[in-house]
Amino acid sequence: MANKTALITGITGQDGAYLSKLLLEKGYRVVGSMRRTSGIGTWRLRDLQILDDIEFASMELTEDSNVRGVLEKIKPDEIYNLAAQSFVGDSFTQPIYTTQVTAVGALRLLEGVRTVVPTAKFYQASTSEMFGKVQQVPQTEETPFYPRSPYGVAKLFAHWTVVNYREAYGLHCCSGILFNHESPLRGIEFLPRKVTLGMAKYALRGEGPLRVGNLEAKRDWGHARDYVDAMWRMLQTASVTDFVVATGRTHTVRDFIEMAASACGIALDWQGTGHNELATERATGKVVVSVDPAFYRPSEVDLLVGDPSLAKEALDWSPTVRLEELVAEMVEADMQRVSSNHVSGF
Ligand code: NAP
Ligand code: G4F
Repeated sequence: MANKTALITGITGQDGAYLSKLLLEKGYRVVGSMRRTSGIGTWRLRDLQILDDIEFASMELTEDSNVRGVLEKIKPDEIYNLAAQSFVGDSFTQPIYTTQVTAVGALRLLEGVRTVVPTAKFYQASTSEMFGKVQQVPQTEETPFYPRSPYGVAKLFAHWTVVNYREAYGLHCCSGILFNHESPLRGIEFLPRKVTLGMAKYALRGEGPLRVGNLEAKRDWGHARDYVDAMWRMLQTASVTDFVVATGRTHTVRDFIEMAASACGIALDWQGTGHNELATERATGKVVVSVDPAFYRPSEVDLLVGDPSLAKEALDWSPTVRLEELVAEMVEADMQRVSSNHVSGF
């Protein structure tokens, strides 16, 4: 049988890069859709040394005919819809754009699948943000949703659209409800990478302090490499359903900062409360971290922790990287980038 063709939307993002690598290793023909930008968005694919192995198609998710045209041309066997305005913070200031891309974009793509390539298998990047103000701890596939941001609302629209297209038209489409996953390829606007890069800059150049928002929010953080493997497994099973993908452990933002500081050899002392809280370096008394209300969100997701039992049972999937290892890997990569003056992602 000829190699399968996978179409990945959002190939220039963190997950797009790791998923491409995984699928190439499995012998897929990988086609990545990219939108036009004024800069070079392929640094992650270059980092993983797979840029030359990928074919590209120009696709903007807000354009109907463009989406249909790409599907007609590529005729993919599997489609991974990873493209989104994925930064929760920006979704509060750009709610309509976020909805156009993250919600209606997924619908547009599913309409294309239904009418152009109805036998293709379709993966939708759903998110633990849909649980928002959590109604159950830990969160499972059965936990009711209660999104707390325009991004969460948009993703929930896309999520239910997938359910509807599966039930109404019999499409082979499913969603991974993925909890936060990180890596050295994470965007620098997200808390974990902002922290590992900030710590590396402080440790090597004395730059700081790192300004952050809510220290008390809890997240279930895993490694992106593990999570793209779960995406692929979901499309290989006969039973078409949605899965929670998580580690089952949760930590605060403060814990993450402490782990990153410790990986840089820095011990922190916290003082003050709320907006006046600071972390100083024990050895020098210098301020390393300060709280800046600008990074608070109008409504927050306080606690996320997923139960990945179904994925373990039905997909034989388990996370392989512990948070401590993930933080160490991210810090090491950012230390190297800062010391060589080559910070990817700018
Ligand atoms: P990411 O790094 O922010 O990547 C997002 C991708 O979407 C980029 O390739 C971006 O292209 C593309 N994109 C944005 N707007 C677009 C548009 N209008 N038309 C076409 N492409 C567009 O996100 P990620 O961390 O890899 O996450 C992948 C997916 O999983 C996203 O849908 C995200 O919402 C979801 N998710 C992520 C997590 C997580 O913790 N990482 C957890 C749950 C769900 P540019 O490079 O041009 O910006
Ligand atoms: O790293 P974050 O920006 O990720 P968030 O909001 O949890 O969203 C990520 O995970 C979702 C899955 O649950 C994805 F669907 C979504 O696409 C994205 O990948 O923020 C994590 C936490 C939040 O509680 C935020 O309020 O960190 C808190 N935080 C505190 N200070 C900060 C900061 N977040 C950012 N980005 N920057 C700060 O300075």
